[in-house]
Amino acid sequence: MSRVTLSRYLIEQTRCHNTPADLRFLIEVVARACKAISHAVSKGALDDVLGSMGTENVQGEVQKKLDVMSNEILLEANEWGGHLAGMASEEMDKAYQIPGRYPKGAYLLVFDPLDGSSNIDVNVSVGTIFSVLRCPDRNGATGDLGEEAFLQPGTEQVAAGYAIYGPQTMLLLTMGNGVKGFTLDRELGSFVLTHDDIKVPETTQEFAVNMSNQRHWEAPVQRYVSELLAGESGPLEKNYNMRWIASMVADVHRILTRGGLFMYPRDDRDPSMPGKLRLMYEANPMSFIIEQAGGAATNGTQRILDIQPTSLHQRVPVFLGSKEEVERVTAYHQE
Ligand code: P6P
Repeated sequence: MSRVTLSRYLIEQTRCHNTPADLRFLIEVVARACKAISHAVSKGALDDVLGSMGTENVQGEVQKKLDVMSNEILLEANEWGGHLAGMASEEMDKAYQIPGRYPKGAYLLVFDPLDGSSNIDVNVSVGTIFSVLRCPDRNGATGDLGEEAFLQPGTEQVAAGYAIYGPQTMLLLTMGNGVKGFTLDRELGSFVLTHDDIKVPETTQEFAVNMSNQRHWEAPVQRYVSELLAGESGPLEKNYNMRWIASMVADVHRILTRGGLFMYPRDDRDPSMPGKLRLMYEANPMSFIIEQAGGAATNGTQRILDIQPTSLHQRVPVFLGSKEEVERVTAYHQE
């Protein structure tokens, strides 16, 4: 059977799920941008793209050269097509306005252009995370698009996905009808459907957390992680393994592939930062994907996709992955 490329998959989605043509175009453009980012990332030291810019982003994080390059690739790829009303990115303080010379469209694109970039210089998998929202009706307003247009709960996402730049470059995508995985065939130059119906196993024996933060966690998380570490002689009566790649895309991809629980809990270091991960372009898209694959995602007390955002770069605690474990750690927060 001939290989199903991303383009063919999107056409078939249009036929059977009435996917709007401009949403299909948007996904194609993002995928092409991810191919360009994959190429840039793979060059590493050959193209002097490693290392830092000597600047900080709005998060106060050191910007890697590839962070800035990836952000520019996504902006330049998406600004001219007429499918977007605006964009927002981890690397930009404010929403990005579509230049006046280009038509505007119905969607908002929110992204982390290169997640896990602290891993780039040590050649560990990194990725691009993206989320698609509809732009609210502007009632004829023509000025700059305000941040409030983006502040929609994750349930409003019409699509979400990530590219992972690892041994293979893959694109994981959901448009609300399950999760599909596409592997980049560099000879074809196309993403090819290789994982038709990705499901997160409901149970697991693997968890992902940065243990060095343990002293900062709240009591329910302290209890839960100590039970995981107690293994079969503890209350959970089974031994667990631990993985922490410190690249959300890579950790989530592993969980989509073989199950697991990913957590970045709230800690008491800085009350203004209830967690490290950002709601709009990390937690929401990953939670949409995980739920569409049969998993669960909460901030410890509520479903992440139900959170009403209050600011573009707000952070949230994240517990996502195999449903049984997410429900367990969330239940501990209720006690
Ligand atoms: P830590 C990468 O910087 C990131 O935003 C996620 O990709 C990753 O899961 C997390 O931070 C790693 O954080 O504190 O372990 O370095």
